[in-house]
Amino acid sequence: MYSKEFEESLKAVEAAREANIASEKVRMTADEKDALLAAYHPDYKKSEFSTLMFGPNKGEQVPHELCDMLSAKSRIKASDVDLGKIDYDVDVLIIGGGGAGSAAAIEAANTGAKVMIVTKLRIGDANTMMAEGGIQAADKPNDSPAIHFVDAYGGGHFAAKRDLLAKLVCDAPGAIKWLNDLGVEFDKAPDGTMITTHGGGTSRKRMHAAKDYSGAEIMRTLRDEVLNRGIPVVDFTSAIELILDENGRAAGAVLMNMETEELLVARAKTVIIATGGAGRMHYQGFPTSNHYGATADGLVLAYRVGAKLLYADTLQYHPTGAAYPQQIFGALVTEKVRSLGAKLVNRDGEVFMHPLETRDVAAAGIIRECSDRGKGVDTGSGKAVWLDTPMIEAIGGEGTIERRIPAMMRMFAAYGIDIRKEPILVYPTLHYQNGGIDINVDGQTPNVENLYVAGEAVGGIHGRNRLMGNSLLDIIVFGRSAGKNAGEHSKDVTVGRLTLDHIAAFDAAREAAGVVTDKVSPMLLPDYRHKR
Ligand code: MEZ
Repeated sequence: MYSKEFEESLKAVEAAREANIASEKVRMTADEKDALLAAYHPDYKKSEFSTLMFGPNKGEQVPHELCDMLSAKSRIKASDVDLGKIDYDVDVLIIGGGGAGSAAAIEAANTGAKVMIVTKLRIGDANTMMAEGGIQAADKPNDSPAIHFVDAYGGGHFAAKRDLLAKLVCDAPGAIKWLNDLGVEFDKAPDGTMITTHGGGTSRKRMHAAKDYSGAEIMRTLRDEVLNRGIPVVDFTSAIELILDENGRAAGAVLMNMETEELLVARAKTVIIATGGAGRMHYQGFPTSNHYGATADGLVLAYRVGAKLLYADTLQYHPTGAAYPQQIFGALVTEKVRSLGAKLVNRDGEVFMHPLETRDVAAAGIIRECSDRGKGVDTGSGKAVWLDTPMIEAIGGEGTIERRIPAMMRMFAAYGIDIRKEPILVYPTLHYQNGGIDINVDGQTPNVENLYVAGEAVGGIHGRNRLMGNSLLDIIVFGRSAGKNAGEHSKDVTVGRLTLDHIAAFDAAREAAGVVTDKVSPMLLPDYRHKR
């Protein structure tokens, strides 16, 4: 139920609906897309970036907020920690309790390694939980990993590390089978075949889903598996500094109890960073679809010990964040809404772009509509465009919305909006960190031995833009492989004397670069308190 201010625009949307369903908006050419991105995508707004003055990525541009965290001081001094007193001694230490960390833990445990997960909130409090629309895999007769590769490589502006992307797409069908065998309730036809749909930039229907709570369903299954296997999970405890051994290899982490701030030492033969994304950094003031704990912690930990980042200057702004009502500002409106037929419509009821352009292009298109074109709808707290959800029922028949995207229906129904009958207002929301820590195809960082990374903290799998459903996929593919490789590798590792010498070395590098800061990192949790 919308108030009076929206009436005129709503009438225009309704009046144009039938014609809008019938008309097919052609996709943009490559040149048109490049021009649109350069003019409107937040990644191209030079004033929002700073140069890293020291550390492994010295000279490179990253968002101001990330630059601050990567250049900040440690939360501790080496002298605060007694490295002779080991609180946890394991083969594989996994930092992060989301999908990637859990998948890694299961496979590491399969190698016989002693595994432990440490997480600053609880297992499952992660972006995995927030992913809605599905997970890609080329497992239908008209598709192949090669076609999946071409879609993702092009969608990522040909910047993905090709060996990582090849692994992603080739291991995808096996990842779906693994999840299905573990008990994920994928949407299936009566004969048992998986129901698959398109996402932005896909040339085949390869999105496997559990309605519109695919990530939550996958996380439920992984969490059950971790807990049923008795894999230890230390929750409400964050890793605030990595520990190296005297040979410069990753050898554990300093942990901090989030309530008491007690410091603990975890020694490990191998460490896996699976700390997820950075939406709660609110780059450029954007709202976010991310979990409360998404504060780029893993990037900070890895950077301080010398691991290189890749594409840390590129973020994904999901085109359709909820823009109204205010209570759900920035919440994810799954791309599946567009996969099922809803189109993006401006204030005057005009479809202004193909609904399934890749995410960066779609986000830039919406920003242009709301800025220079002046065709946005005033929501009272900004501009937005319509996503014409009633088209879904018109195309797929009555009941499609309730059957395929029930969570979307409930989210808006809570505020009196029936998305079967009324369109919804959307604007881009900060959704995904395209860049992250550089890894080899075995999941290990090239610069720091025995340090593995999986999930959203990795950079390079998707290039400079990710397609829908390839993140739920990468947490499984690279989570499993990091766990397996770290578990196996730990059998050959003897940990040397533990040190935190890198903290002083990093301080010295900062000083030598002339950078002065009063900030400390990792951030751990966002601070939403009003500041005077
Ligand atoms: O991959 C994603 O980010 C995803 C599935 C999001 C969505 O729109 O549902």
